Amino acid sequence: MEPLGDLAPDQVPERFAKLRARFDREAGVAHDENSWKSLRDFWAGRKSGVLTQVADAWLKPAKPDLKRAIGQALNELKAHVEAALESRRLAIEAAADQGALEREREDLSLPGVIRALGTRHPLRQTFEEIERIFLSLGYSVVAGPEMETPYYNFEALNIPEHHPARDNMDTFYMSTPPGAAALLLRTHTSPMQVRTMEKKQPPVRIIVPGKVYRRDNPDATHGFIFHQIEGLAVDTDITFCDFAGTVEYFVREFLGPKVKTRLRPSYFPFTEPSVEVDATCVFCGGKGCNVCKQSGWIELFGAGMVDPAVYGFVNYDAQRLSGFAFGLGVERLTQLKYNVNDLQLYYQNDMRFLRQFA
Ligand code: 2NL
Repeated sequence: MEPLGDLAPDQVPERFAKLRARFDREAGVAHDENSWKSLRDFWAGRKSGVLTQVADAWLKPAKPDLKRAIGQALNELKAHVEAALESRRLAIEAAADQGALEREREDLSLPGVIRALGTRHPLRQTFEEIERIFLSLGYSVVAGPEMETPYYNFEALNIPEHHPARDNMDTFYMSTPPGAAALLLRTHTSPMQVRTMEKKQPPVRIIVPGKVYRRDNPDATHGFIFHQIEGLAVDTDITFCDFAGTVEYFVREFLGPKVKTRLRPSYFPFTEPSVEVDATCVFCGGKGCNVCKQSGWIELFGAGMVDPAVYGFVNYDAQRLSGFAFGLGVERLTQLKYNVNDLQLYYQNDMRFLRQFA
């Protein structure tokens, strides 16, 4: 601001009126917080604001006969400036609040984020269905490690060294330091059944669901991981009739009341006698079709009475105890129930496949 200059007595009202008009002009364009602060500092700043300059340049040096008039005019100007600053400040604040309200307004009537609900994987559905059936028969579900020792995976199941099932072709072995105990990926869930028998005296009624591993080249009917549920029942008076009845109940619950079952002689190192459980073909009802190769029967799973040699490894009294065991392939049972023709479909997470099991 240019210097105020001297003030002649007859100029008092006019010079103050000019200042006031100038202030009003500047106040009229202070529309935000920053320009309001500049306005305030310029006019009312304590050290060098216009009001202070007026006091220093005009009021202090004024002769006594003028001091009263200048003091009064300065007070009026000061009151006007302060009142105007305050009302502009309130107006600017109110406008800012209004702007924030409008910017931050939430439209609660807009639709929310709708996330598609997932479904259980077909293999998981089969696991749960099989678990439901055996839980209803009084079985418990137990789970165990996928990394195992050769003892639990083979030895204790009466699979001696040099048995073909131990072939490196079929089993994934961990690389372990020289001299350290060998470790492998379990080829079935039986190891956990052995571990359970080691810890618990009969009666034992358990199923063991889980992932198992066998070296293989993946195609429509092979994979190097598959899923199994093995089952085991051991007590003092379990007969082949209990075994046959349990198998039949399970198959009826799983595939429906129209399906008939049949036991065919088979061989496993850990059961004696061993059987394959067949069901009448779910696709043709037993008349013969492509799936059952015109036989009318479909192989479901393997099973048998626990070989007494297994009891020896877990300190069970083979003279007093008996029981049966079975091994269900979850992929295979899912395939039969839903007519899936390619094993790889289970692992590719293709929504077109998975949606069919919603
Ligand atoms: C199959 C058939 C089977 C067993 C698994 C078993 C377990 C113990 C003792 C005796 Cl601890 N047996 N399990 C018995 C018969 C068949 O699996 O086709 N597996 C792929």
